[in-house]
Amino acid sequence: MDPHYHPQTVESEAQEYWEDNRSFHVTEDPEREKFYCLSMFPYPSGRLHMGHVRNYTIGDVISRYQRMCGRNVLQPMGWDAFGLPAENAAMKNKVAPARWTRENIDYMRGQLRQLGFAYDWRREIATCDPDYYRWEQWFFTRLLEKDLVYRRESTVNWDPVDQTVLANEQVIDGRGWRSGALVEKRRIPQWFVRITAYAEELLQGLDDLPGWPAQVKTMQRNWIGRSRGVLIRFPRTDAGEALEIFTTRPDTLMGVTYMALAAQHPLVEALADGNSELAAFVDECNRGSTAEADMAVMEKKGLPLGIRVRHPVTDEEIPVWVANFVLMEYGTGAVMSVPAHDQRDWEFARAHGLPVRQVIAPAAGDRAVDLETEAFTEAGVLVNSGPFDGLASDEAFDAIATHLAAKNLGEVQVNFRLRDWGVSRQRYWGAPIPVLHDGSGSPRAVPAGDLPVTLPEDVHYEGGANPLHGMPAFLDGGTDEQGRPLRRETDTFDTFMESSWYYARFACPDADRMLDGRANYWLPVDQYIGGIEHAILHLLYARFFHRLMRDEGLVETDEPFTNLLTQGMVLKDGAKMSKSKGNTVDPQELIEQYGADTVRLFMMFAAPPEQTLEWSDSGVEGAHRFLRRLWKLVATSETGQPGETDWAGLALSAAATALRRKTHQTIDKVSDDVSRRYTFNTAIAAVMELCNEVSRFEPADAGDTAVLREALESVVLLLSPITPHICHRLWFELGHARAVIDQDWPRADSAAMRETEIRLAVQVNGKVRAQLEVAADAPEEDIRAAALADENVQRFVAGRTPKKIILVPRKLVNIVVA
Ligand code: ANZ
Repeated sequence: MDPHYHPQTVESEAQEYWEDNRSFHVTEDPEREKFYCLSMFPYPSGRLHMGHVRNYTIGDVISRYQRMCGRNVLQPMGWDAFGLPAENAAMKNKVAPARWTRENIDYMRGQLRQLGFAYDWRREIATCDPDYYRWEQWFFTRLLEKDLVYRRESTVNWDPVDQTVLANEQVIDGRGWRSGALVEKRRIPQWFVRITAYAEELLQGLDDLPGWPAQVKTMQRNWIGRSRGVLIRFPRTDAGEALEIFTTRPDTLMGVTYMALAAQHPLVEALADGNSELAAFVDECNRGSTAEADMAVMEKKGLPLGIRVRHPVTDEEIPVWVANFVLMEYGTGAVMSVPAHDQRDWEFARAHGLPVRQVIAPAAGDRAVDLETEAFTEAGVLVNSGPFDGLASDEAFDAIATHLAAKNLGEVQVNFRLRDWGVSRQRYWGAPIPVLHDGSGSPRAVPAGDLPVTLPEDVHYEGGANPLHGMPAFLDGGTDEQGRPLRRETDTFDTFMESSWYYARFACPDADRMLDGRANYWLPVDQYIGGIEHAILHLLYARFFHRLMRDEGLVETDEPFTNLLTQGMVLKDGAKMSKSKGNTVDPQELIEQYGADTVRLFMMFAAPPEQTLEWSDSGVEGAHRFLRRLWKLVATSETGQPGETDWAGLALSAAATALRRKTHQTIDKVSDDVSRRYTFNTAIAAVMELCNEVSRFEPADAGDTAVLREALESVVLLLSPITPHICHRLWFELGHARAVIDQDWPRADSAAMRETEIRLAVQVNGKVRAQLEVAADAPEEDIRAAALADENVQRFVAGRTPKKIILVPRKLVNIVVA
C-alpha cells in the first residue's frame, strides 16, 4: 500500500466506483424501512459557497449513516432555477437567463459530484424545465377551479429600477433591497392563493411537529398571528355606514377618544377627492413603508377627517382621523384608539392633542405606569367604565362582547395576521401563470390540454422591462368561442411556488402527472436540512402546498417534513461569510488543494450543525493532517486478513483488552452522536482518540492483531459517512472485497465495553505508596485487604493497626495510621 495519501486519485476512484455501481440509485421497496433525507436545493448562482457545502455535507452524513443502518435512503438534488439574479446577469452580460442558469447548473453539478454526495442523480430537477413547471401550472388551474386562487387589485411595493414588486421584507428604509431605489406604492391586479383558508390548520399542525426546532415553530406561530377579538361597529353621526373596527382589547372600549383609519381606507379615499390637504397626506403615506416594524417606530402623523361616530355604549361623539400607523391590510383598516392603553395610540394622541382617558388600573400587586410618560398596556381591572367597573380585563372582554352583540353592534371574531399569498411577479424569468385574458376582466384558465405554457427562452433584454411584452407569438393566446382574441398573462409565479412542492416531485420526477403513488412511499421527508432564513416563508408555503396536494388526493399525509435541522451560518472573522462582505473562501480551491474529504471533515468537526461555524485555515490543515495520519496508520499496521474472530475463545492481554474496550466505547458514543444528537464534532473527536490509542498499540500475538484490526475497521466504518472517499479505499486496503458503502454500521459489544479492571492509588496517611489493580466489580472488603497486603504499603504501616481506611470508589484507598 502506498504510504502516502493522494486525495485526488483516491476521490476520483471512489466516485467512479459509486457511479459504475449505481450505488445511490434507489427505488421504492415496501419491504424496507425508507428514509428520505433532503437538503434545501440551491439557487444556481454560479458556484457553490461554504453555506451550501455545510448544508449538503450534513445531509450526506445523515444519509450515508441511515443507509449503513439498513434503510432504503432517498437523497435527491436539484435546482431552484427561476429568479431575479438570472435576469440581472442577463442584463449585465447579455446572455439569456436560461443559458446563464443552465451553465451554472452544469458547473455546480460538477462541484457537488466532486464533493462525493450520495445523490440519486437520475432524479435531478431544475424548476425552469417545462416538464417540472407544467404540473405547477396544472395545479394552479385546479386551485382556480376550487376558488383557492383569485385575482384582485392590491397595493404593492414597486421597485422602479428592478421593475418588480417587492415583499415588505425586501423594502429596507423605503428602498429596494437590491436596487436601492426609492420604492413606490402601486395598485395592480395580482394573483393570490388563499393560504388564509388554512391558517388555523397550519397553526394547529405545529403542535404535531416534535422534530422541529422550537424557535422555528414560534416564528411560524407569530407569522400566522392568530388573535381573538371583537369586531365593533361605531354608528356615524351623519348618514354614512357604521365604521367597523377590530380590537383584541374590547375591555378598553370605554377609553376610546378617537378613531383612526388607514390612508388606503375607502372612506379616506372618498373624502380625499376634493380635499387637497388630505389627498397630499394620502400620497405621502403611499410612498412610505407598510412593514409593521417600521410602522411601530415612525413618527405618528395624521389629519382629522371632519366626521364623527357614536360610542356604542355611551353614544358620546368621537372624532375620526386618518393616521399613518394604521395598516389597510390588517383587520378592517380602522382602529378604535385608546391612548391610555395602547402605545401607538398614546403617541398619536400626544402629537395631536387628543385626550388620554384611563380605563384600566393595574391589578393588585402590579406596577403602575405614569400615563404622562407612556401607555399602560397590560391587562388589569376596569375603572371609569360605568357598568363594567371592577371587572378584570378577561371578564370585561366577555361582558362587553355580550353587550355589543345584544345591540347588534359587535361580535367576537378570530383574526389572522397571515395574508393571502400573492404569487404574481411582473418578471420574465419565472413559470408563466397559465391564464388568458379576453378583455372582460375575468381571465380564464389555460385548458389542461394546452399546458405547459412554455416560457420562451431565446429572449433579448431591452432595459429592465419584461421581454414577454414584446413577443407577439407569446402574447397571442388564440381566440375564444366567439372568435375574440385572447391575450396571454405575462406575470410569472413567485419562485416560492416551485420550492413548495419540489420535495414531492423528487419521489417521481418522471411521472406523467404531478405526482404518482411513489410520492406516498417516500413522503414525508424524514429529515429536512437548510438555513434558518427559510424558517418562515418557504417552510410555511411548503406546509400549505402539502395540504393543497393532500386535498387534491395527491399525497396522504398532513405535513411534508417530519424532522427539521436548521444549520448555523458559516462565519469568517466573526462575520457572515458573504460576497458582499468580501470574506468568502471558495470551496473549489480547497477541494483542489486538500480534497473533498478534508473539507467535509473540517465542516463536521468545527461545530455542531445548528451552531455557527467559524472558518479557520488551521482547522482545515488540521483535518487534512488527521487524514494523512489515518492513511499511514492503516498502511503501517499489521492487521492480518479479514475474518470472523471468536472473541470468547481468545485470551487477550491487558493492553488488548483495553484497546478493545476503547473500540466499543467509541462505536457506542459515535452511534449516539450521529443518530440521535447529530453532534458530528464529538463523534469525530472520539474517533481521533481511538486512532491515538491504535497508534500506541504494539501487537505481539494473534489476539493483539485481531484487536488491532477490529479497531482500525471500526475507525474506517465510523468515519465513512463523513469522509467517504478515503474510507472507501482504506476498507479495500484492509483486505475486504465488498465496498464500505455496502457495509453495516458497527454495533457496540456491551461485554467488551465493560471495564474489567480498575486502577486505584493506595495512600498511607495521605501519601501515595502503591498502585493497585483490582477487578471492577471487586467487593470493598477485598479491595481493603489487597491494599493492606501490598508490600510497600506494609512497610509504611509498619505493623500498626489502621485507625481508618477511607475508600474513594474507582480512585483511591487511604489508610490512616497513628
Ligand atoms: C383597541 C386597543 C386598545 C387595542 C388597547 C390594543 C390595545 P393583534 O393582537 O396583533 O391582532 N389594530 C387593529 N387593526 C389594525 C390595523 N389595521 N392597523 C394597526 N393596528 C390595528 O392586534 C390587534 C390590535 O391592533 C387591535 O386592538 C387594534 O388596537 C390594533 F389598549 O384596539 B386594539
